[in-house]
Amino acid sequence: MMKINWFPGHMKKALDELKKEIEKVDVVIYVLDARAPKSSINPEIDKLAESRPILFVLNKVDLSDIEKLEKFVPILKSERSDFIYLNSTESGAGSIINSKIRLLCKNKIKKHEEKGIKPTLRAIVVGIPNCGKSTLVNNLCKKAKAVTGNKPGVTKSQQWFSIGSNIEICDTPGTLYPNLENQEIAKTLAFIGSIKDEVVFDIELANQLLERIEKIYPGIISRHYKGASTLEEIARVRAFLSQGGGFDEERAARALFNDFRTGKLGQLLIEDLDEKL
Ligand SMILES: Nc1nc2c(ncn2[C@@H]2O[C@H](COP(=O)(O)OP(=O)(O)O)[C@@H](O)[C@H]2O)c(=O)[nH]1
Ligand SMILES: [Mg+2]
Repeated sequence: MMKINWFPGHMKKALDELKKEIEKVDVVIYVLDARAPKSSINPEIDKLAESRPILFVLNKVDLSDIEKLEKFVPILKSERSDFIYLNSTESGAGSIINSKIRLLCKNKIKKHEEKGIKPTLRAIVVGIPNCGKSTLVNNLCKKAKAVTGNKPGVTKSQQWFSIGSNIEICDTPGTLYPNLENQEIAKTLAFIGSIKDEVVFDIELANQLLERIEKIYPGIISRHYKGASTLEEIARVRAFLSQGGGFDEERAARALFNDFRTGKLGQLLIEDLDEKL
């Protein structure tokens, strides 16, 4: 397979802008895709967020495997970081995030209150493409303000919003790793739709998704596809016929990606959490 190393110029620019903007904020809201939390941690963003309190948001928790996820989350909690599980598409997340932001910024709040002022807290939302940053921002704003979409690259530039009770929040474009050497991570990011399908999608990648799912959740594929476990067999049970005769593996590959990403295969955490990075 072609080596995946996707870091276009606009992402370099987005990272540089992030660097500037992070200096202005009190807290970083670091959104991780709960189906692949480890691969969602971008070393470049880590560096930028070093000096700030961090709220890790394990987003898309409705699509993930909580049991596996629970083993991972302790590393996200420290003196200056905390985490929450979230389904950003569900209303009601706003108040939980609000109170966590307040806890992480309690020093600033205290200092201001001593002077009799109610401080405005500034938060920036960061993370890999397509992990749900704009959806989360909209949820906090209680109405759709930021444009969202189920593919990477929807948010093109930083955008500040005010949310009630003295919090300002900045939505940002997603950024990937500048040096995506680890191809297991690269594939994982492609599986969850963080790298454009136009760049990475092919039958080989679909075969690798099959392999990955089979490794972590043995038997789930054949249970879902009536005994089929290869793309050809999936095409057969779904009656995806090729025009030239035979079965349409490409269509099966697309169906597989779609079924995985929409949760039809079940709630899956798609990376090996024990593997050392
Ligand atoms: N199932 C599910 N889908 C989500 C969640 N959060 C966001 N999405 C979907 O993920 C896609 C990407 O969301 P978006 O906010 O544009 O991601 P961004 O690129 O990080 O800003 C959209 O189709 C959202 O509806 C979630 O918690 N659960
Ligand atoms: Mg966005």
